[in-house]
Amino acid sequence: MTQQHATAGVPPLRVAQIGYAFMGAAHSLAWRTAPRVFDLPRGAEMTVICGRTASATEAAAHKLGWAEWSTDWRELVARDDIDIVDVCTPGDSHAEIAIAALEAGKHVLCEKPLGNTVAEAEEMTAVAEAAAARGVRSMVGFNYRRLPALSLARQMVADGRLGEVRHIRAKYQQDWIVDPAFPLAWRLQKDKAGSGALGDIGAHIIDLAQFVTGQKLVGVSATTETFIKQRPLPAASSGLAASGGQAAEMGEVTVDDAAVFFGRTEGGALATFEATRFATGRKNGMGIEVNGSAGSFFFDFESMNELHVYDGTVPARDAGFRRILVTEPDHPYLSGWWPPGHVLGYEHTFTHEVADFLSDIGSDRDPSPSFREGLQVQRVLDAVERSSAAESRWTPIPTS
Ligand code: SOE
Repeated sequence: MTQQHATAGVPPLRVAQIGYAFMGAAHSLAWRTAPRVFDLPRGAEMTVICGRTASATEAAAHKLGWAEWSTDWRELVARDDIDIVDVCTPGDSHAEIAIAALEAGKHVLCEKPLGNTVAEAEEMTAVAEAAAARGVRSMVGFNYRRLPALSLARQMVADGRLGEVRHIRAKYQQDWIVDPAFPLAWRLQKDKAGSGALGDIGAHIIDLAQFVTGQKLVGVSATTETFIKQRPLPAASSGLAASGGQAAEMGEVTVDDAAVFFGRTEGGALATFEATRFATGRKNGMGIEVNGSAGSFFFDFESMNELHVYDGTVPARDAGFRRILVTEPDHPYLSGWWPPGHVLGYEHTFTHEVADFLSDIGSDRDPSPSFREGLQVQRVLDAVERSSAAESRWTPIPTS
């Protein structure tokens, strides 16, 4: 069934989505939901989904609500009846697909991080900016910018409510690979993922630090660690383990398990970051705190509908962190949802991302985060990896 989300008299934009796993499922929900929740200048038609294997892709099309399915993304990019290409694949194919789609005149939404290297991100940005001159729009999927609480925080900082930003403190903690038996999945292979926790979840907190403060990082000092350096190969681990055979064949983990780094922003603020997949017990523990000369805020994704704000201008006897429940109709994105107190979830950030993308296309506006903003994050990721590899970054402490 083709789902038409026609906006009065204007044909919907026809979408081809490449990828159907976790991000593909989240994006599919967003394409289905955004035109039904927000009043948008253009709707979306879920025309075709693409994957590597026919049977799995066909099943995904039926489950996720796509009219057609394909295993040939190059054919989709060339179709005249496709307006948008949504890239939900591992990082090693972002550049090839996004560049081909932009050069074919398709608007592109590309998952984060933009590419696997700075060189890829630079090429993608150049192609995107040339395409923008032809009215072709592009966005990179830093979905956490679309958390209402963090959009509110950005507004507060921009309005001067925190004064001069002095500290940014950001963390993203997961624990899904603490078990040494977890196989050597694509996210643990540099040639596919580009990097490990750093590029996967560190990219989010780097982008958020720059988004909420409006300040770019201008330098970092870093260390990364791979705690488990070899893991069972996926095919071997599932096959032999199931058959009770010999130990699975092992493969090298070629990415970081954790990255810890600090930086300085162009405004002189000090920033500290931790991105790890080894914070046992933390499932998706993302948080950020900003301290300014006139106040602070902190945010914890596990309480994603709340923003905690400290107003430093209140007399100390009456001061304290105040909890804002970010569910009022005039809070960012809430106009489309429920009455106050009816909280939102992770998937809403993707619906907001798609709604903004459709609005920008319909209004002939360049979306944000742009590929150039994605390139800035890529440059920070690269600087973290180079800093971590440099000998000079570390001053040993005698332990005798
Ligand atoms: C895996 O770490 C992952 O799916 C990330 O790739 C997403 O960007 C994040 O939102 C949730 O965790």
